[in-house]
Amino acid sequence: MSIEQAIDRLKEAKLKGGSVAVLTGAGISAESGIPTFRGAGGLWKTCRPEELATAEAFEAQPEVVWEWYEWRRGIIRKAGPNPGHLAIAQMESLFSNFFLITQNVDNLHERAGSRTLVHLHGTISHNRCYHGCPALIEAKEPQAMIPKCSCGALMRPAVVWFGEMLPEEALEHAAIVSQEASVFLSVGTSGIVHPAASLPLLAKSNGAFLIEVNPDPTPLTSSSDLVLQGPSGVILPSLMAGLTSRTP
Ligand code: BJW
Repeated sequence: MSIEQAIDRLKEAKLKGGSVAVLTGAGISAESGIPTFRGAGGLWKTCRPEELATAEAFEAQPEVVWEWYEWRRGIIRKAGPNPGHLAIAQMESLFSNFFLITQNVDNLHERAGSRTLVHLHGTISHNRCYHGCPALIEAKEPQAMIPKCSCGALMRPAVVWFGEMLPEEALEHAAIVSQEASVFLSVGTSGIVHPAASLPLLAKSNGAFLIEVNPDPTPLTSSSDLVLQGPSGVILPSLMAGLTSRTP
């Protein structure tokens, strides 16, 4: 089991016109200095994401939830894409059928140059009305107080919380490209939050070669055809280097 095997599979997909799908999670942004949700360094004031990323938490303690998002926005504003994001953006240009599915809300993939991507969990860069008014308002500056919509309701981050539906079109698209993929890479995700966590298995059950990139084992590890254990900021650039090298 080695990186060469992953390179061979990707080269084969390219030669045969097969498609490649990549699912990313918080781990890919860890090397940009953005804390993950779970695991070492992933907690905020000892709160778990399941306790903060919910409408119930926002209703009970809007200031606490807002403070968490403002803390994260502060980190994200200062962060930039890392070699893992850049490698995925470069990979896109090598394949005629390449799709990126991200659970991340930090927009670092776009900033790295990725174009063909769907966001499953929204974006932290915008707010929307808690009562459902349609406008999305960019959160450019830090805001200590929770802003209000013109309807009087509180604004909330434009992200998907537990118990909320994922954007329908994005999820449908993600399911289709997962089913069609010849190679599926699951990168930097703990694989415990559904429905995103079901996509690698959907791909595998439809014939994809499933590769996991993660320094630590996850529930997906035992189902993966190949596990590339390590940080995505190291592994993905090596994959790209192998893909673009002249040797067959
Ligand atoms: C590195 C690294 C390096 C570190 N390089 N890697 C089926 C079964 C059970 C439950 C459910 C189910 N279907 C639905 C549910 C309920 C629920 C759910 O999944 N619960 C689980 C906790 C059990 N899902 C939902 O509620 C979803 N909605 C839904 O299903 O709607 C339909 C419905 C509605 C009502 C009733 C019933 C059905 C919505 C999920 C929304 C998730 N939202 C969040 C917050 C987004 C906004 C925000 O950013 O604040 O999304 S939670 C959080 O977790 C965030 C992430 O996108 C998501 C996944 O986390 P991720 O990305 O995997 O990060 P980590 O931290 O967990 O892992 C990091 C990984 O990186 C680790 O593995 C590290 O090892 C690794 N790593 N350094 C590479 N350098």
